[in-house]
Amino acid sequence: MQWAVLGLGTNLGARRAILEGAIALLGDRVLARSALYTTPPLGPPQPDYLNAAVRVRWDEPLEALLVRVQELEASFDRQRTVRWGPRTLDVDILYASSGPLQTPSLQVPHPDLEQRTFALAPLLDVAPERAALAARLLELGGRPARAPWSTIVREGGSLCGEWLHDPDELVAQYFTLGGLGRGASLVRPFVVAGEPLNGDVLAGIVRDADAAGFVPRTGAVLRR
Ligand code: A4P
Ligand code: MG
Repeated sequence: MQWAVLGLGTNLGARRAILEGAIALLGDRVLARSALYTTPPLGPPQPDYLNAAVRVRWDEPLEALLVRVQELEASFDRQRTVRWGPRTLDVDILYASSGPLQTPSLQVPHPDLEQRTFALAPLLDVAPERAALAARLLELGGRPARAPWSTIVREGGSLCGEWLHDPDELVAQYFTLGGLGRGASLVRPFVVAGEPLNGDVLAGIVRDADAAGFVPRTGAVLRR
């Protein structure tokens, strides 16, 4: 199965409702979603943005995904007037597991990804495979969302977390491990305030999850 990460941004209208609506329209393609980030605007003076990223299942050509995201933008009455100007919804393809692509209308990974904290932080929330980019995010002065331990749950052979990021905001996260205590391979790198995840931290997550009474689950915890 191939997947891609979409970056979503909005700074006009009911921002949170727009993001939630856009994610809902992606339906069961959504494998994971990031925290919501309030970010200062890049570009001309305009209101702050709300940014997020979603990891979506996508086995078709990426050109077809671009068509899909443009339909999504159109559903929220996106107008194209000023470059980098305010918008109800912008959806960019940030990264795709199928590899880089360069065509006249599409560049993947997104050419500005590594310059933008508002794209990198949400991407890292949903793509532990791109953990190396965390160093770049820190260099730019950003940091990924902070996760309290207590709500982390285990799912099959992986760790899987869901928690309240803001008091009224439910976000989903996950950690993919190549075997607990047996050489973790894919791990979200910065779980709390930029601290790399190591064996001790990992053991603590498992202890806390057990103590909090979380039961291993199978099924689509991340598809909400
Ligand atoms: N295109 C090429 N590659 C991609 C890709 N990977 N994903 C082409 C999506 N589109 C891609 O985009 C213009 C064309 O880029 C598309 O037709 C597609 O063929 P657009 O969405 O029509 O125009 P735009 O978004 O106004 O321009 P641009 O340069 O894409 O702007 P960005 O990069 O999307 O930035 N500040 C904060 N804090 N948060 C934000 O989210 N967003 C922007 C827009 C500005 N400032 C921001 C934010
Ligand atoms: Mg765009």
